[in-house]
Amino acid sequence: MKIHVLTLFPEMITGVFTSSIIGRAAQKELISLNAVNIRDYTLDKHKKVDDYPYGGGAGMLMQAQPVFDAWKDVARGDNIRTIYVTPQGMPFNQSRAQELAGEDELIFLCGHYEGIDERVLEEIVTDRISLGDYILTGGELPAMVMIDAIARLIPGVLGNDNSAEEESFFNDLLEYPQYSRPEVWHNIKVPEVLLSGDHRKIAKWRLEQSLERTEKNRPDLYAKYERKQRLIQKLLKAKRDNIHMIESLSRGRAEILFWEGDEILLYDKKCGTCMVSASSEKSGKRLLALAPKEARSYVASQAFWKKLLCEDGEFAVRNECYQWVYTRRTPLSVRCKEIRKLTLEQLDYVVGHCDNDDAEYVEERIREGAMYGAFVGERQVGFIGTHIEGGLGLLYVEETYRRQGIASSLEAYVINRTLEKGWTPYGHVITGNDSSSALQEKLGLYRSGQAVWRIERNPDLAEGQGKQEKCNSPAARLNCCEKSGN
Ligand code: 4GM
Repeated sequence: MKIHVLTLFPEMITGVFTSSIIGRAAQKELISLNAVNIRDYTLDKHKKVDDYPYGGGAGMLMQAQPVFDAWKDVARGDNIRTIYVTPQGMPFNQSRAQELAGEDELIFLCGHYEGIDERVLEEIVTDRISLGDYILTGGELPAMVMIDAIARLIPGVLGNDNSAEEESFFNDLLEYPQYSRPEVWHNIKVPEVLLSGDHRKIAKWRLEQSLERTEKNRPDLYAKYERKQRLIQKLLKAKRDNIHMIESLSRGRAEILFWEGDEILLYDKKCGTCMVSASSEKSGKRLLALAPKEARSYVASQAFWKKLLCEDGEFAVRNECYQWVYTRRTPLSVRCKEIRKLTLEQLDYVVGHCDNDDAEYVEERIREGAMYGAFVGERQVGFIGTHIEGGLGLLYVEETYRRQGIASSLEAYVINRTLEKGWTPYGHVITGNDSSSALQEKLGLYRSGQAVWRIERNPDLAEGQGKQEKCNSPAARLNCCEKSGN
């Protein structure tokens, strides 16, 4: 990721980022940091960059001209997100950091004095973001904080790829206390349970500690967590029908946008997917009014959503699926020994054998470490993965290697990985795909009683309601490979 910082104090930025983890990431060329001195762009012969505000008031304002010219030099007419760091902005948080970590290039604009002439801000700024409700002497420190929070989410910046997933705010809870050697320090012993080796007991203790801390220090987060838990308890009454919502909530992916009785609207921001359930078409209509406009796909629990979402052609039904759930906690045996995580070396193989023609999506799944391959000797013969939404899918085994238990080994393997994370494995199978259904049954998964409808933004409004064969949007990607599996 390329990061530019427009500032009057470039040495503040470069100083911090020559050492530290972020400095190492820059050395590894995972990020590049370009500090640009706004003063270099002033046309004033005394190098002045500020002036008094019209209408009076305390302090000085940064003028439009040098800011604009510095920005123009960096942005080169490209469409780069430009973040103005200001106490008047939207609050910065982990989900904003995640969203910005997905960009290839960012520009941070740091103000000083009493701010910047509004006219240039209106022309160049795409996001106004604040670190919190306090005033600093300049925008450099908050910009650096944001850059640090964003950079550590870029794959490869932290040593361990999982560590960003398990920390505070990932699931609305603060982290539990941690202890290292020695066992006794200043006469204080490490809590006994952590030395027990009983992982179930340790997990239970850590959760209790997290809950206690969150309730005490962050009642706002605690209330959010409790509400999610209450909804999960309700959804568990029909576990297989609701598994997509249960897992999205408990894995910390989905937020509750609305929940009253049987009317439920969840949103998974990362993949732009709404999950909806309502008791009538009328209440469904009310729910839809609350759904984010940028939602790219829906997983709907009742048939009437097809009409509600698709009648004006904005969305189209991708498919109708049953949900299959692995309800036990015991791992399955994996007969095929040669299953390993795929790397980009195998990208061409996967793209070539997958119905999913969206190479970018497949690449993203491989990069995420979400794809596994089956090998005979050095030769790849099949693959499986988990979709961005979290369900199993993308299963394929070469014709000549079928009926040898390779597909079931692949699926068993991913089920075991999912269990290790403490999650419940599930997948979507298009209604009528008998061979995939047979495989699910063989592996001991249970089918939902109700179908769900996968509905996605219509990529081609002009073509209207026609069934979409292309797999070129996130929701379309689900199931694309399922029918070629087994
Ligand atoms: C006023 C207007 C950001 C002050 C624009 C910047 C705090 C934050 C400044 C500005 C800042 C913050 C500079 N102080 N809470 N000071 O994110 O750029």
